[in-house]
Amino acid sequence: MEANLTMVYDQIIARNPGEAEFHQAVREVFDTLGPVMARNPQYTEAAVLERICEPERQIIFRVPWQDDQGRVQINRGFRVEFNSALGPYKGGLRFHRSVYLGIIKFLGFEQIFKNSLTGLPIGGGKGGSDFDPHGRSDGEIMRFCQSFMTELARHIGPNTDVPAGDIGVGGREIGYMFGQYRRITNRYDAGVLTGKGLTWGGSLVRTEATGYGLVMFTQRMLQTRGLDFAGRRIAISGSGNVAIYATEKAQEFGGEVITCSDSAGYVVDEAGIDLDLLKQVKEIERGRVSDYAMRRGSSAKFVPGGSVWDVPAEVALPCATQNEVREDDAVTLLKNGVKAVAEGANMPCTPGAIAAFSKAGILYAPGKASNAGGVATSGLEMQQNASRDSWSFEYTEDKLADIMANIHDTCSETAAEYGHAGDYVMGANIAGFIKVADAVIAQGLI
Ligand code: NDP
Ligand code: 2IT
Repeated sequence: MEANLTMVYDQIIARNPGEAEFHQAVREVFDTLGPVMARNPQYTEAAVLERICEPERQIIFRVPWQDDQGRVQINRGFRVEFNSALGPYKGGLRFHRSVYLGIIKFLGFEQIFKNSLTGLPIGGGKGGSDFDPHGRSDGEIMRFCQSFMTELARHIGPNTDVPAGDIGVGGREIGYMFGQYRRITNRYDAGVLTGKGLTWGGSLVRTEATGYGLVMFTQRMLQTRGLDFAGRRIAISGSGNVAIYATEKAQEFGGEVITCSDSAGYVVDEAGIDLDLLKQVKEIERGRVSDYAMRRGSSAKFVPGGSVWDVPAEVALPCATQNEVREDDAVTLLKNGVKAVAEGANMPCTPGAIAAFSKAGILYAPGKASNAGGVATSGLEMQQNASRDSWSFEYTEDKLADIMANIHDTCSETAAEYGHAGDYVMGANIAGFIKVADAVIAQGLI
């Protein structure tokens, strides 16, 4: 990192103590911005870095609710409205026991540049709660979502801040939150949340979009080296929304997806993941990947604990959570001949893992580029809501494919322009940053 950037970085660490994931996300961006700051002295004069790293607004609130035994439970809710230079704050809500301000800020920070890369008019934000949905009944989930929205409602709106799903928040939770928002405000503001059901303002392809977009991006990246998915072994982590639809599209492209995982362990299925069974277990029964392995028969093995990255594969798509690919996992993947790693999750690779991929010269795509298909399709959902329209699956998927191709090409051209051809981290950070920085300056000191 250049000296002037180090100075700003040190201030940010001091101002935001104890937020390790936020520090990691900022560092990863700052490590690539040296040449941009050198070419654009106006960014330094206007303190653009300091401004972008300070959220416009951070909301923290109490979420009281009653469990099925009648006991009072208290969780903490967050919404970090990070940057609205390009449009209303946009980004998901995460319900996971690990959530604290540092996680929400890392996600919100990443979201600013990701949303900029989509080319759509959306700013960056993120929210969530330390609520753990595992093992909770449907009634408990509904009461929690209603209480969470009772406070959040006053801060969001179709032209202000538009949340969506992330870990632990899918169609069911969006439904309960939308209902409560509608009740509180007495407005049918379809555009206040994305990821809605198809009969009440949702967009076709939004459910599939992050996983599909990831595979579309990866295919285009593979093609730069004359490779593709067909006939290759693909390792995917996670078994939620992103992992399931990455599996679906990778299989459609002829890839052999042989793994899935959750926080209890991983499954390796040498016959290829049976997607109908995985959807049944995860989406309908809300079960575990160990249940998949039990029902699948002899081709599948469940490995409790352990790292899914021990399974030899040519393409690895981490789709679970942050820092799930450590340096030793990267070394194992490389030893086993991995040719491309593309992030479906946000920040799944540690800095050590990224350095190992980069040293080995394999293809590596950072999440803010490769997983942008989800939020991009959320942007398409907002467009449909604003025009009270709904588009066909094919039309929407074509738009998603165009957006992913554009993001890929923008990253690759920007990296080349700055003398780092093939470096998607550099390309994504610089291209995402410049657009936001220019808008921040144009709109004055606010
Ligand atoms: P889901 O809640 O649908 O699935 C999450 C999956 O990851 C589950 O299999 C879960 O297993 C696993 N997981 C979560 N936390 C951990 C952990 N600490 N250790 C091991 N496994 C874990 O979430 P999504 O699929 O929506 O999100 C996955 C990733 O993709 C996240 O990083 C998210 O930020 C990112 N993302 C999501 C987008 C979207 O549109 N949904 C868009 C762009 C990025 P378990 O049940 O055991 O916890
Ligand atoms: O990380 C992400 O981009 C998301 N969870 C999706 C956000 C959105 O607003 O669709």
